[in-house]
Amino acid sequence: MYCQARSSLGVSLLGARLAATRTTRLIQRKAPFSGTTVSDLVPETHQRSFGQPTVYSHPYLMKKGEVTPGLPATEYERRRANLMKVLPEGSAVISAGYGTRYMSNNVFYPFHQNTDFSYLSGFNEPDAAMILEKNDSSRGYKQTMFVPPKSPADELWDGPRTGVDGAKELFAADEAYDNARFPMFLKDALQAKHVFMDKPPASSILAASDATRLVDFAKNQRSVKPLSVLVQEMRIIKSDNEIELMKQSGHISAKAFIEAMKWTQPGYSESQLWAKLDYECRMRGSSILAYVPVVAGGPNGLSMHYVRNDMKLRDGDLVLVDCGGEYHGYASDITRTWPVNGKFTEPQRQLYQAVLNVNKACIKLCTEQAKISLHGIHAVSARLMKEELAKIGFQTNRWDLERILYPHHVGHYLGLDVHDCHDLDRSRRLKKNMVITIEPGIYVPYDDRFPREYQGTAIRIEDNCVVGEEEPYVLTATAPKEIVDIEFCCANTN
Ligand SMILES: [Mn+2]
Repeated sequence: MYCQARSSLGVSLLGARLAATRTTRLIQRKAPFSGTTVSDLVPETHQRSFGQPTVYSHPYLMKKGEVTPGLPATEYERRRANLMKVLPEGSAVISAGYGTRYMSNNVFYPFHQNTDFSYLSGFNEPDAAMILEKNDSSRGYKQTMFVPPKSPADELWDGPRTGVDGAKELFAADEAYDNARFPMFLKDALQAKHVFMDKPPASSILAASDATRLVDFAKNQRSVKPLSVLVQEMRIIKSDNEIELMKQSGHISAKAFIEAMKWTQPGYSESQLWAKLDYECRMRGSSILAYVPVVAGGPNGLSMHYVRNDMKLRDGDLVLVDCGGEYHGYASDITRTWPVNGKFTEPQRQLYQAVLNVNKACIKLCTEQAKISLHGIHAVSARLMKEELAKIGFQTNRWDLERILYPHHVGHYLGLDVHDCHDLDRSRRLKKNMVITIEPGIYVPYDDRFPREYQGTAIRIEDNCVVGEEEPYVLTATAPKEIVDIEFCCANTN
């Protein structure tokens, strides 16, 4: 299926498509006489093709005026305008999307756009770039896009493209060109008084030989300033439309967890449980899992990034699952821990309740009113964890607690990326419409400094919260986390 050679079959298919085009032209010519228009005869979805969902091709997903599902053109315009507004006169912004990335020779990974580029453009095909130049037009800047051009021969293999005209029509570009011309325009853009761009992503058209040479040259000549931190400053506060999408995203993933809990049984494998979560997310509208999930039975959960997910789930163990779907670009990031056989043992119950108490106390702090940062919540979570553990027989010093038992941070920003806005530090005070995760965990190694009945147990409970003025909004509230709810859910097998 990945063979790139243009076979004779390919040529004949192309012939068929050209023939179809001719038929359409015939219909068009006839139309004035019969009073029938092309749009009556050819389904609207087949009249034009694009490289991503549009209101024409996916009317069930998108409303008129939207560039991507849930996000209108006005919102993308606002993003670009707000960015350009803060830049000095004579600024140029150069942003490149990703190219196709490969698992092995011709086998490609599912395409995922560079999120800063998609945030600014909404354009979701590989090998695209955009130059924004500040000027004194009423718009305040000029937007030039470089996209894969329409090409019947290439589109026959790789699927439809939006093309140069589509970039102007749907993505508001003042000018758009075949991406092969990008290096030429880049050369000019790099002459601007202030240039904002990031290190070219390895697979982007910015990394192509000509472009790299130019960028290196410009960097040696004078300062090219980083772009991403500026975009992240905007991305950290979510708009109402973004929050709506994140609500959907969280809800879809939470429902997938319910189904996964109902389905879990001793003897199933971690890999099968992964497949179940992937299936349940996609069946509800996710396009892809937002990251490689952790599906860790028993002590496998002791390693934070266990993603082999290749062992059988054992009776009597807990399973720790860190998984989330992506919905129209917006990630969810949920962790739940539940008993493989559906019933917590007494030590599991005690340890679980300790983590749950910390999770709930920290979620309450996700408000402006609390005047706190993610680092601040982390400090609270460590203190509470120590108290909770003391109640059930742990004696911990700070090293044991923060390096061994609870070695990670309580949370991070969440959005288009799972670890969203990764260059912005976590000591800034939480503001309304930031979205963060709260994910305290406990991982008890086989070490007799810790009570024996808890050894080998790993528990994490992670929710996604929209920071509110006085109250947080928990995007992942549908995913059961109270012990009684989890046991009820696990007992409710299909
Ligand atoms: Mn997380």
